[in-house]
Amino acid sequence: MSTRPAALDAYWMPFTANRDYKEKPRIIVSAKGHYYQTEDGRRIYDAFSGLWTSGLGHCHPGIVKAVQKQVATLDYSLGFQAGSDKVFELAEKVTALAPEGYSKIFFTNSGSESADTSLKMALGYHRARGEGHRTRLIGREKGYHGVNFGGMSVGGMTPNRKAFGASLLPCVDHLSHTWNPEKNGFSRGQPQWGGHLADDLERLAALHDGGNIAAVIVEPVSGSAGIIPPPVGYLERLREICDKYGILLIFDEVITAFGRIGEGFGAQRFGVMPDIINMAKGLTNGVIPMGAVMVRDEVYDAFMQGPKQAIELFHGYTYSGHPVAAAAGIAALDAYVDEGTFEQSRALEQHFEDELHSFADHPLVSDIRNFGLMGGIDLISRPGDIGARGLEVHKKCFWEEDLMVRNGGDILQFSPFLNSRPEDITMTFEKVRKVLDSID
Ligand code: PXG
Ligand code: PLP
Repeated sequence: MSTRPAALDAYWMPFTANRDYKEKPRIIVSAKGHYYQTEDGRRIYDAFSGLWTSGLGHCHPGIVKAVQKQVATLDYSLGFQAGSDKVFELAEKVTALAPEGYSKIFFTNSGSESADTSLKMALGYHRARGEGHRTRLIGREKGYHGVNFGGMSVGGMTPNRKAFGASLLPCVDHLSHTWNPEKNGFSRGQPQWGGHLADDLERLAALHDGGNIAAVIVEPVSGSAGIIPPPVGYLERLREICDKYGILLIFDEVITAFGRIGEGFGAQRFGVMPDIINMAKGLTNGVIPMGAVMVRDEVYDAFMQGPKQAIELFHGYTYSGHPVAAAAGIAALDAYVDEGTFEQSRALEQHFEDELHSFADHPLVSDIRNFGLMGGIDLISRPGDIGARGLEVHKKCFWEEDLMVRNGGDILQFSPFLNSRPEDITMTFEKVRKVLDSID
C-alpha cells in the first residue's frame, strides 16, 4: 500500500525540501541489519547507518528484545525525585565505558538537548564556584550542536543560523574553523596543517578577558559541516588554553561517541580529556531517542553544595532517563562490548579511507575528508544551483542503485555500519561512482 496523498501532505518534514520530496516520496517501511525496505518493496543498502545513529545495524535482536520487555514491564516512570532501575543501570554502564574521572551522567532525549544542557551546566558550574561573571560561550564556525537556541547560538552552520540570527544567545563568540582546501585539502585523517588555529581561543581570551569565558564547545570531528577532522595538535592546544584560563571544554560527541571513530569516545581516540562530553545517537543505536551529558567529577561536585534537600541543577526533561530508552541503551552498550564493535570499526578504517579517496581525481570532486568511519566527499557545486548536484546523487543512489547516501548540500556524507564487511564498503563506493559518472 502506498502512502495516501493526504498523509503525505499532512507531514511537515524536518531538514527536508518538502515540496521536492513530496513529488516523488522515498518512504521506508521496515529495516533489518544493513538494509531498509521501501514502500515499493525494494531493499536499500544503508550507507549512512540511520543518521549516524545505528552503527550496529537496524533492528538489532538484543536491543529489540530489551525494548519489548521493558515497554511491557515499566512503560514510563517520572524521573524527577524518582527514577527507574534501568536508568541507574545505564548510568553506571556508560560511565564505566568512559575514561577515568567521568563518573556522573545526566540524560536528555537528543543531541540538541544535550547541547543546551551542557551549556547550562557550564554556566551553573562557574556560578556555584563564585565565578558567575563567566558567562561567555565559545563555539566554532561550521560547528553543529543541534537546533535549539543554545546549540544554534554556539553552532556555526550559516543556513541554520541566518533565519534566527536576531534571537540567538548574546555573549557568544566563534573560533575559526579549520578547513582550508588549499592547505589541507584531500587530507587522509587528521590534517597536518591547522593545529595553530586553536590559538584563536587566545585571541578571544585577550579580547574578553579569559576570566569571563565559561566554556568552549566543539565537535572533536565536525560531522554535519561535512566531516572536518581536527588538525594534528589542535585539540591538545585547545585543552591547554582552556586550562590556562579556567575555561570548561565541552566535546560534543553526538556523532563520535560509541565507536564511530574506533573508541568508546573521541576523547579516548584523541587522548584529550574535555570537562563535559555530550552524546546521543549511538547511545541507543538510534532505537529510542536518548541523549546524555557526562561530566568530570569536579563539575558535578561543584554543584553539590547548599542544603541537602535543595535541587542542585534546575534542569530536566519529562523524558530524561526514560525507562524504555534506558533499556535500549543498556542493550546497545552490551552489544558494543560483546560484539567487539569498536574494534571492528577501527579495523575497517583503512579500507574505508582508501575507497573514499579513490574519488580524488573525479572531475566532479573538489575535496575529500575522513576520520574513523566518517567520510565526506565535496562535489563541485553547479553554478547558481548550490546543493542540486548533491541532492541528485542522493536520489539517483536511492532510485537506481538501491543505496541510501546522505547529502548535506553538495557534500556527500558516509557513515558505514561499524560492523560492515569490507566488501559492503567497496560496493557502496562502486555504486556512488556509477552515479557520479552518470550526472553532469
Ligand atoms: N551535536 C552534534 C555534534 C550532532 O551531530 C546534534 C548535536 C543534534 O542532535 P539531535 O539528536 O538533536 O538531532 C547532532 C546531530 C548530518 C546530520 O547530516 C547530523 C545531525 C543531525 C542531522 C543531520 O550530518 N547530527
Ligand atoms: N511545555 C509545557 C507546557 C510543559 O508542561 C512541559 C513539561 O512539563 C514542557 C513544555 C517541556 O516538555 P519536556 O519536559 O518534554 O521537554
